[in-house]
Amino acid sequence: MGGSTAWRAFLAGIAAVVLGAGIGELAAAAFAPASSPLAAIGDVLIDLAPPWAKEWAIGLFGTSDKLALLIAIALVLLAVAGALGLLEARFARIGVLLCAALGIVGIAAASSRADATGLAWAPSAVAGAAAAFTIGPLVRRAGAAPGEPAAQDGAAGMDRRRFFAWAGAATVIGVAAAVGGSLLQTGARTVTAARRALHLPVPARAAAPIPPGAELRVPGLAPLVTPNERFYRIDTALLVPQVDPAQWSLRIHGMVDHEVTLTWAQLLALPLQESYTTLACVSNEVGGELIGNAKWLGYPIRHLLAQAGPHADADMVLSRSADGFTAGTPLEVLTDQRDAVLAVGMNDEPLPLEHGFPVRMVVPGLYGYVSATKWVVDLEVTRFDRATGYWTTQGWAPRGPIKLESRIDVPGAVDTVAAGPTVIAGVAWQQHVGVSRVEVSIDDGAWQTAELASAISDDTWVQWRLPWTATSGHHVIRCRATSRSGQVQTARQAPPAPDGATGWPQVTVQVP
Ligand SMILES: Nc1nc2c(c(=O)[nH]1)N[C@H]1C(S)=C(S)[C@@H](COP(=O)(O)O)O[C@H]1N2
Ligand SMILES: [Mo]
Repeated sequence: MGGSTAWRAFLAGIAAVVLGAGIGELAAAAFAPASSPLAAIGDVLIDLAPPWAKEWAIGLFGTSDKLALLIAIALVLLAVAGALGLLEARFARIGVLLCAALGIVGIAAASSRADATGLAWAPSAVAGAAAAFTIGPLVRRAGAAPGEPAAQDGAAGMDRRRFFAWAGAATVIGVAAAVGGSLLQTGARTVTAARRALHLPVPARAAAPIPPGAELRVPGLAPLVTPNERFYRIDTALLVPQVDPAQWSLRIHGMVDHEVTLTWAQLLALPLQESYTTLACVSNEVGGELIGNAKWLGYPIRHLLAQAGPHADADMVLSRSADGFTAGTPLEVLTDQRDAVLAVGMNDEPLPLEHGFPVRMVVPGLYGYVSATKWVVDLEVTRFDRATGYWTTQGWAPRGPIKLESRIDVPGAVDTVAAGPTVIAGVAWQQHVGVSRVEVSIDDGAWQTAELASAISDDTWVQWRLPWTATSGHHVIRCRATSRSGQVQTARQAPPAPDGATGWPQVTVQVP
């Protein structure tokens, strides 16, 4: 096989796999949205990836980690596809068999998802079949079929053009099918439509107005209430789970006296309450952005648990989402007086799909991975020595109380600060404990107490600011918070794993 023939065989493999993958995505959009072959393989990779790899991806790509994964899967798939073309050229039928094998991997991946439907196998089957049927003919047109006599020169040019026409057509059809599939998915999503048509009930207990002075309005400081579009998103779902509220129900079972089942209509008929709670991710680095504050509309989980009657020896509630994620929350946290809710609203809107529509948990004081289950459908009352949540099986701490932390937002890392009067500002939090003081140290000087805004409540972060007369030169700004329980934020630096980062945030500025 000559160099240019090999190159065409490589392209033939890619064209066949692009055709198959594209048709697979279209088939998924048409009849099994949760079973897109690419996404299913991606989800399995997410679940199989070692915790350090997930950490690394979240750290490197932040909230775009899923896009990065999809691009990586696509690139790997293209390289594999090219290799299949080369194999088929050398050993006829091997490429065909391996295309079929890729389809089977997709079928297995899609069927193993928690939200797999009866047709979960279909998109990958279609994708594998389409690639398997096209790779042989395309590779033969690449002029690389084993044992075939080399074509005459003039005829070879003709054959080459014909090959590129066929391979190009396969690629175009594959890409068009994939684009068509994605249009179909976003255009006709019933759940998106259901969300748009929804009117949330008026709360039986509205949130108290935000205290005057809680919002310091320093340019560059994170707003006190995070707009939904700017709210961080962390989850293991490559495709946003589509949960139709009309089909939604929650089952409370396990170590209880009475099983409780709640439908969407029943939940909305309950007296709902509003509460502000700041959500934080355990993966948040010191100074990081994986934290946000919202007004949640929901129903206290303690009332539902009281109805179910947990057994005296139970100590955990394992919540499960429609896509199979689980979190283990201490029972006592869900039964004390805090505003731990089944939330349906976020900042006066139904939950956005990415934030758990139609129903999620929000629990003040605990990191999201042990409490904030999105698309929640099941609460099992159990024990920490019997059940384990998703991230705890990956080495994270079983209980995840939020640590006392603070952040400097102003000046930002890339801001230029002019000499003269300016302001340093940020936020501080330890949900359900509260913050009583924030101090700032400039160039290792004495701690200066910052002005602390009024907090909405102990369950939310609080803004702070300190006037500063900047002098020209290089400056290091640090801060530390003190909690209402008298704890001072530790200087000891700890990474996010296994139970949350610690250390003083620090910003360096060069004042001209
Ligand atoms: N179903 C589901 N719920 C989930 C997760 C998930 O992966 N799947 N991640 C949790 C984690 S680790 C965090 S920090 C919060 C983030 O919630 P947000 O995306 O609304 O900010 O959701 C929690 N709930
Ligand atoms: Mo998280």
